[in-house]
Amino acid sequence: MKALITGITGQDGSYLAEHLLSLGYEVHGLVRRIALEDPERRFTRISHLLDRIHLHPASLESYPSIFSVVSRNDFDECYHLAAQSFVAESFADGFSTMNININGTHYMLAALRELRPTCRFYFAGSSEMFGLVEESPQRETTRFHPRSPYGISKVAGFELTRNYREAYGMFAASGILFNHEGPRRGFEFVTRKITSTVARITAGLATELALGNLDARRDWGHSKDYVRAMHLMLQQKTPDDFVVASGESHTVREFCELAFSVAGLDYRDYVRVDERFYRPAEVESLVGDASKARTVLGWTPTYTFPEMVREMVENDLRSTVGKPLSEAVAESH
Ligand code: G4F
Repeated sequence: MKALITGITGQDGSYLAEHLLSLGYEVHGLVRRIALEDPERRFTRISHLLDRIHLHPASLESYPSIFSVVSRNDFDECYHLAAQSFVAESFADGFSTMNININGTHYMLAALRELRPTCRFYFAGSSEMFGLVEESPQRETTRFHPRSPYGISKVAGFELTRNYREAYGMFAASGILFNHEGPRRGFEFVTRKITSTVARITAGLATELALGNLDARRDWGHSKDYVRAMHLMLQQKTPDDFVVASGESHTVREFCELAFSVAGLDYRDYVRVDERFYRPAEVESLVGDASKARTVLGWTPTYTFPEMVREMVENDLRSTVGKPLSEAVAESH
Protein backbone atom coordinates (compact mmCIF):
# COMPACT_ATOMS: atom_id res chain seq x y z
CA MET A 1 0.00 0.00 0.00
CA LYS A 2 1.20 3.44 -0.93
CA ALA A 3 0.10 6.38 1.21
CA LEU A 4 0.55 10.11 0.72
CA ILE A 5 0.62 12.34 3.82
CA THR A 6 0.32 16.10 3.50
CA GLY A 7 1.68 17.77 6.64
CA ILE A 8 4.12 14.91 7.22
CA THR A 9 6.57 17.21 9.02
CA GLY A 10 4.02 18.06 11.73
CA GLN A 11 3.13 16.28 14.95
CA ASP A 12 0.35 14.13 13.49
CA GLY A 13 2.11 13.58 10.16
CA SER A 14 5.21 12.21 11.86
CA TYR A 15 3.29 9.85 14.15
CA LEU A 16 1.11 8.72 11.24
CA ALA A 17 4.17 8.06 9.06
CA GLU A 18 5.63 5.87 11.84
CA HIS A 19 2.34 4.03 12.21
CA LEU A 20 1.93 3.37 8.48
CA LEU A 21 5.57 2.25 8.16
CA SER A 22 5.01 -0.20 11.00
CA LEU A 23 2.08 -1.62 8.98
CA GLY A 24 4.28 -2.11 5.90
CA TYR A 25 3.12 0.91 3.90
CA GLU A 26 5.26 2.79 1.40
CA VAL A 27 5.01 6.30 2.85
CA HIS A 28 5.19 9.48 0.79
CA GLY A 29 4.98 13.05 2.03
CA LEU A 30 4.26 16.42 0.47
CA VAL A 31 6.63 19.07 1.76
CA ARG A 32 7.24 22.68 0.87
CA ARG A 33 10.40 23.27 -1.18
CA ILE A 34 11.59 25.67 1.51
CA ALA A 35 11.50 22.75 3.98
CA LEU A 36 13.67 20.58 1.72
CA GLU A 37 16.20 23.40 1.69
CA ASP A 38 16.34 23.60 5.48
CA PRO A 39 16.09 19.97 6.67
CA GLU A 40 17.79 20.51 10.07
CA ARG A 41 15.11 22.89 11.24
CA ARG A 42 12.08 21.71 9.29
CA PHE A 43 12.43 17.94 9.55
CA THR A 44 13.08 17.58 13.29
CA ARG A 45 10.04 15.33 13.76
CA ILE A 46 10.83 13.04 10.82
CA SER A 47 14.65 13.07 10.77
CA HIS A 48 14.70 9.47 12.04
CA LEU A 49 12.43 8.40 9.15
CA LEU A 50 14.13 10.14 6.24
CA ASP A 51 15.74 7.00 4.81
CA ARG A 52 12.38 5.19 4.84
CA ILE A 53 10.00 7.77 3.37
CA HIS A 54 9.68 9.56 0.03
CA LEU A 55 9.33 13.34 0.08
CA HIS A 56 7.92 15.40 -2.79
CA PRO A 57 8.15 19.18 -3.03
CA ALA A 58 4.75 20.80 -3.56
CA SER A 59 2.70 23.66 -2.22
CA LEU A 60 -0.90 23.58 -1.06
CA GLU A 61 -1.25 26.94 -2.74
CA SER A 62 -0.36 25.52 -6.16
CA TYR A 63 -2.68 23.12 -7.94
CA PRO A 64 -0.09 22.29 -10.64
CA SER A 65 2.48 21.22 -8.02
CA ILE A 66 -0.04 18.86 -6.37
CA PHE A 67 -1.24 17.58 -9.73
CA SER A 68 2.33 16.79 -10.72
CA VAL A 69 3.04 14.68 -7.58
CA VAL A 70 -0.28 12.81 -7.81
CA SER A 71 0.20 12.14 -11.53
CA ARG A 72 3.54 10.44 -10.93
CA ASN A 73 2.50 8.14 -8.05
CA ASP A 74 -0.38 5.69 -7.78
CA PHE A 75 -1.35 6.37 -4.18
CA ASP A 76 -3.88 4.06 -2.48
CA GLU A 77 -4.54 6.40 0.44
CA CYS A 78 -4.11 10.11 1.03
CA TYR A 79 -4.09 11.68 4.49
CA HIS A 80 -4.59 15.41 4.15
CA LEU A 81 -3.26 16.85 7.40
CA ALA A 82 -1.47 19.97 6.17
CA ALA A 83 -3.09 23.23 7.24
CA GLN A 84 -2.56 26.52 9.00
CA SER A 85 -3.64 24.93 12.28
CA PHE A 86 -3.06 27.64 14.91
CA VAL A 87 -6.42 29.19 15.79
CA ALA A 88 -4.95 32.45 17.16
CA GLU A 89 -2.99 33.00 13.94
CA SER A 90 -6.19 32.61 11.95
CA PHE A 91 -7.52 35.76 13.65
CA ALA A 92 -4.31 37.59 12.74
CA ASP A 93 -4.40 36.47 9.10
CA GLY A 94 -7.71 34.88 8.23
CA PHE A 95 -7.07 35.24 4.53
CA SER A 96 -3.97 32.99 4.44
CA THR A 97 -5.69 30.49 6.69
CA MET A 98 -8.71 30.32 4.40
CA ASN A 99 -6.59 30.12 1.29
CA ILE A 100 -4.37 27.27 2.50
CA ASN A 101 -7.02 25.33 4.39
CA ILE A 102 -9.90 25.59 1.93
CA ASN A 103 -8.21 25.81 -1.46
CA GLY A 104 -5.47 23.39 -0.39
CA THR A 105 -8.11 20.79 0.47
CA HIS A 106 -9.99 21.47 -2.74
CA TYR A 107 -6.80 21.09 -4.83
CA MET A 108 -6.04 17.74 -3.19
CA LEU A 109 -9.56 16.44 -3.81
CA ALA A 110 -9.67 17.74 -7.38
CA ALA A 111 -6.28 16.25 -8.29
CA LEU A 112 -7.23 12.86 -6.84
CA ARG A 113 -10.60 12.89 -8.58
CA GLU A 114 -8.90 13.65 -11.89
CA LEU A 115 -5.96 11.25 -11.60
CA ARG A 116 -6.61 8.67 -8.83
CA PRO A 117 -10.35 8.48 -8.21
CA THR A 118 -10.01 5.21 -6.26
CA CYS A 119 -7.45 6.64 -3.82
CA ARG A 120 -9.00 6.84 -0.35
CA PHE A 121 -8.95 10.34 1.16
CA TYR A 122 -8.79 11.41 4.80
CA PHE A 123 -9.58 14.99 5.80
CA ALA A 124 -8.38 16.35 9.13
CA GLY A 125 -11.54 17.96 10.48
CA SER A 126 -11.52 19.56 13.91
CA SER A 127 -13.59 19.99 17.03
CA GLU A 128 -13.14 23.74 16.42
CA MET A 129 -15.95 23.27 13.90
CA PHE A 130 -18.38 22.93 16.85
CA GLY A 131 -17.23 26.26 18.29
CA LEU A 132 -20.08 27.73 20.29
CA VAL A 133 -21.36 24.30 21.14
CA GLU A 134 -25.03 23.49 20.85
CA GLU A 135 -24.87 20.28 22.89
CA SER A 136 -22.41 18.44 25.10
CA PRO A 137 -20.71 16.13 24.50
CA GLN A 138 -20.31 16.84 20.79
CA ARG A 139 -20.91 14.03 18.33
CA GLU A 140 -21.06 13.60 14.55
CA THR A 141 -24.61 14.97 14.45
CA THR A 142 -23.92 18.13 16.49
CA ARG A 143 -24.42 21.31 14.48
CA PHE A 144 -21.34 23.34 13.59
CA HIS A 145 -20.93 26.90 14.87
CA PRO A 146 -17.29 27.81 14.21
CA ARG A 147 -15.81 30.78 16.10
CA SER A 148 -12.66 31.57 14.10
CA PRO A 149 -11.44 31.77 10.51
CA TYR A 150 -9.67 28.48 11.26
CA GLY A 151 -12.92 26.82 12.39
CA ILE A 152 -14.74 28.19 9.34
CA SER A 153 -12.02 26.88 7.02
CA LYS A 154 -12.31 23.43 8.58
CA VAL A 155 -16.09 23.41 8.12
CA ALA A 156 -15.52 24.26 4.44
CA GLY A 157 -12.95 21.46 4.10
CA PHE A 158 -15.32 19.03 5.80
CA GLU A 159 -18.15 19.98 3.43
CA LEU A 160 -15.86 19.74 0.40
CA THR A 161 -14.86 16.24 1.47
CA ARG A 162 -18.48 15.22 1.93
CA ASN A 163 -19.40 16.74 -1.44
CA TYR A 164 -16.67 14.80 -3.30
CA ARG A 165 -17.96 11.64 -1.61
CA GLU A 166 -21.57 12.31 -2.59
CA ALA A 167 -21.02 13.86 -6.02
CA TYR A 168 -18.23 11.68 -7.39
CA GLY A 169 -18.48 8.53 -5.28
CA MET A 170 -14.96 8.97 -3.90
CA PHE A 171 -13.93 7.26 -0.67
CA ALA A 172 -13.53 10.51 1.24
CA ALA A 173 -13.77 10.48 5.06
CA SER A 174 -13.32 13.13 7.74
CA GLY A 175 -12.05 12.73 11.27
CA ILE A 176 -13.45 15.31 13.68
CA LEU A 177 -10.49 15.26 15.99
CA PHE A 178 -10.53 16.94 19.37
CA ASN A 179 -7.28 18.45 20.69
CA HIS A 180 -4.44 15.99 20.53
CA GLU A 181 -1.02 16.60 21.95
CA GLY A 182 2.30 14.96 22.76
CA PRO A 183 6.02 15.70 22.99
CA ARG A 184 6.09 16.71 19.31
CA ARG A 185 3.41 19.37 19.69
CA GLY A 186 4.30 22.84 18.36
CA PHE A 187 5.35 25.40 20.98
CA GLU A 188 2.56 27.85 20.08
CA PHE A 189 -0.20 25.55 21.38
CA VAL A 190 -1.12 25.96 25.01
CA THR A 191 -0.12 22.48 26.22
CA ARG A 192 3.40 22.63 24.84
CA LYS A 193 3.74 26.27 25.87
CA ILE A 194 2.99 25.14 29.43
CA THR A 195 5.20 22.02 29.50
CA SER A 196 8.16 23.73 27.81
CA THR A 197 7.93 26.67 30.23
CA VAL A 198 7.75 24.32 33.21
CA ALA A 199 11.06 22.89 31.95
CA ARG A 200 12.58 26.35 31.43
CA ILE A 201 11.53 27.42 34.93
CA THR A 202 13.03 24.25 36.37
CA ALA A 203 16.26 24.97 34.50
CA GLY A 204 16.33 28.57 35.75
CA LEU A 205 15.76 29.95 32.24
CA ALA A 206 12.33 31.47 32.92
CA THR A 207 10.52 32.85 35.94
CA GLU A 208 6.90 33.02 34.83
CA LEU A 209 4.35 31.81 32.28
CA ALA A 210 1.95 34.28 30.65
CA LEU A 211 -1.30 32.73 29.44
CA GLY A 212 -4.73 33.82 28.24
CA ASN A 213 -8.01 32.20 29.21
CA LEU A 214 -7.29 29.70 32.00
CA ASP A 215 -10.93 28.63 32.18
CA ALA A 216 -11.18 27.33 28.60
CA ARG A 217 -12.01 23.61 28.60
CA ARG A 218 -10.60 21.15 26.12
CA ASP A 219 -10.83 17.42 25.50
CA TRP A 220 -7.14 16.53 25.25
CA GLY A 221 -5.90 13.20 23.91
CA HIS A 222 -2.58 11.92 22.58
CA SER A 223 -1.69 12.35 18.91
CA LYS A 224 -0.22 8.83 18.76
CA ASP A 225 -3.63 7.40 19.63
CA TYR A 226 -5.47 9.68 17.22
CA VAL A 227 -3.42 8.83 14.11
CA ARG A 228 -4.49 5.19 14.55
CA ALA A 229 -8.09 6.34 14.19
CA MET A 230 -7.25 8.16 10.94
CA HIS A 231 -5.91 4.94 9.43
CA LEU A 232 -8.88 2.89 10.65
CA MET A 233 -11.29 5.33 8.95
CA LEU A 234 -9.78 4.50 5.57
CA GLN A 235 -10.08 0.72 6.14
CA GLN A 236 -13.89 0.73 6.36
CA LYS A 237 -16.29 -0.61 3.72
CA THR A 238 -17.89 2.80 3.22
CA PRO A 239 -16.55 6.31 3.81
CA ASP A 240 -17.92 8.15 6.83
CA ASP A 241 -17.10 10.85 9.39
CA PHE A 242 -16.00 10.13 12.95
CA VAL A 243 -15.49 12.09 16.16
CA VAL A 244 -12.20 11.17 17.84
CA ALA A 245 -11.98 12.30 21.46
CA SER A 246 -11.14 11.13 24.96
CA GLY A 247 -14.54 12.03 26.40
CA GLU A 248 -12.92 13.95 29.29
CA SER A 249 -12.53 17.68 29.48
CA HIS A 250 -10.12 19.76 31.55
CA THR A 251 -9.48 23.46 31.91
CA VAL A 252 -6.22 25.11 30.91
CA ARG A 253 -5.81 25.79 34.64
CA GLU A 254 -6.04 22.06 35.41
CA PHE A 255 -3.45 21.35 32.73
CA CYS A 256 -1.15 23.90 34.41
CA GLU A 257 -1.74 22.45 37.85
CA LEU A 258 -0.81 18.96 36.69
CA ALA A 259 2.16 19.97 34.50
CA PHE A 260 3.76 22.11 37.22
CA SER A 261 3.15 19.42 39.83
CA VAL A 262 5.09 16.88 37.73
CA ALA A 263 8.12 19.14 38.32
CA GLY A 264 7.21 19.59 41.98
CA LEU A 265 6.02 23.20 41.45
CA ASP A 266 2.81 25.08 42.28
CA TYR A 267 1.45 26.73 39.12
CA ARG A 268 -0.01 29.63 41.16
CA ASP A 269 3.55 30.83 41.85
CA TYR A 270 4.36 31.20 38.13
CA VAL A 271 1.28 31.62 35.94
CA ARG A 272 0.20 35.16 35.04
CA VAL A 273 -2.85 36.04 32.97
CA ASP A 274 -2.09 38.26 29.99
CA GLU A 275 -4.89 39.78 27.93
CA ARG A 276 -2.77 39.49 24.79
CA PHE A 277 -3.42 35.76 24.68
CA TYR A 278 -7.20 36.07 24.76
CA ARG A 279 -8.98 35.45 21.43
CA PRO A 280 -11.56 37.79 19.85
CA ALA A 281 -14.06 34.91 20.04
CA GLU A 282 -13.27 31.97 22.30
CA VAL A 283 -14.39 28.36 22.11
CA GLU A 284 -15.09 28.01 25.83
CA SER A 285 -15.70 24.32 26.22
CA LEU A 286 -15.27 21.19 24.13
CA VAL A 287 -15.81 17.56 24.99
CA GLY A 288 -16.34 14.80 22.46
CA ASP A 289 -18.37 11.62 22.31
CA ALA A 290 -16.32 9.08 20.35
CA SER A 291 -18.84 6.22 20.71
CA LYS A 292 -19.13 5.80 16.95
CA ALA A 293 -15.35 5.51 16.49
CA ARG A 294 -15.17 3.05 19.37
CA THR A 295 -17.99 0.88 18.04
CA VAL A 296 -17.49 1.04 14.27
CA LEU A 297 -13.70 1.41 14.08
CA GLY A 298 -12.91 -0.54 17.24
CA TRP A 299 -10.73 2.41 18.28
CA THR A 300 -9.68 2.98 21.88
CA PRO A 301 -7.17 5.50 23.21
CA THR A 302 -4.29 4.14 25.30
CA TYR A 303 -3.08 7.30 27.07
CA THR A 304 -4.81 8.84 30.08
CA PHE A 305 -4.72 12.61 30.54
CA PRO A 306 -2.15 12.52 33.40
CA GLU A 307 0.07 10.09 31.44
CA MET A 308 0.10 12.42 28.46
CA VAL A 309 0.89 15.51 30.55
CA ARG A 310 3.68 13.67 32.36
CA GLU A 311 5.21 12.46 29.10
CA MET A 312 5.22 16.00 27.71
CA VAL A 313 6.78 17.54 30.83
CA GLU A 314 9.39 14.79 31.11
CA ASN A 315 10.33 15.19 27.47
CA ASP A 316 10.75 18.96 27.85
CA LEU A 317 12.73 18.57 31.05
CA ARG A 318 15.03 16.09 29.32
CA SER A 319 15.68 18.35 26.35
CA THR A 320 15.88 21.62 28.32
CA VAL A 321 17.61 20.56 31.46
CA GLY A 322 19.37 17.59 29.87
CA LYS A 323 18.82 15.47 32.93
CA PRO A 324 16.33 12.83 33.99
CA LEU A 325 13.23 14.18 35.75
CA SER A 326 14.14 13.19 39.31
CA GLU A 327 17.57 14.85 39.16
CA ALA A 328 16.29 17.99 37.45
CA VAL A 329 13.49 18.45 39.97
CA ALA A 330 15.76 17.77 42.94
CA GLU A 331 18.26 20.38 41.79
CA SER A 332 15.62 23.05 41.18
CA HIS A 333 14.50 23.24 44.81
O1 G4F B 1 -3.70 24.93 22.38
P1 G4F B 1 -4.62 25.84 21.67
O2 G4F B 1 -3.99 26.94 20.90
O3 G4F B 1 -5.54 24.92 20.78
P2 G4F B 1 -6.98 25.13 20.12
O4 G4F B 1 -7.25 26.55 19.83
O5 G4F B 1 -7.98 24.43 20.99
O6 G4F B 1 -6.84 24.36 18.74
C1 G4F B 1 -6.15 23.12 18.62
O7 G4F B 1 -7.06 22.06 18.69
C2 G4F B 1 -7.99 21.99 17.61
C3 G4F B 1 -8.86 20.76 17.82
O8 G4F B 1 -9.96 21.16 18.60
C4 G4F B 1 -7.25 21.91 16.28
F1 G4F B 1 -8.14 21.86 15.27
C5 G4F B 1 -6.35 23.11 16.14
O9 G4F B 1 -5.61 23.01 14.93
C6 G4F B 1 -5.38 23.13 17.31
O10 G4F B 1 -4.58 21.98 17.23
O11 G4F B 1 -5.62 26.53 22.72
C7 G4F B 1 -6.37 25.77 23.62
C8 G4F B 1 -7.09 26.70 24.59
C9 G4F B 1 -7.84 27.85 23.92
O12 G4F B 1 -9.09 27.98 24.53
C10 G4F B 1 -6.98 29.07 24.21
O13 G4F B 1 -7.73 30.29 24.29
O14 G4F B 1 -6.11 27.31 25.43
C11 G4F B 1 -6.43 28.69 25.56
N1 G4F B 1 -5.21 29.43 25.91
C12 G4F B 1 -5.06 30.14 27.06
N2 G4F B 1 -3.85 30.74 27.06
C13 G4F B 1 -4.11 29.57 25.15
C14 G4F B 1 -3.26 30.39 25.88
N3 G4F B 1 -3.77 29.05 23.95
C15 G4F B 1 -2.55 29.35 23.45
N4 G4F B 1 -2.17 28.81 22.26
N5 G4F B 1 -1.68 30.16 24.12
C16 G4F B 1 -1.99 30.72 25.34
O15 G4F B 1 -1.19 31.46 25.92
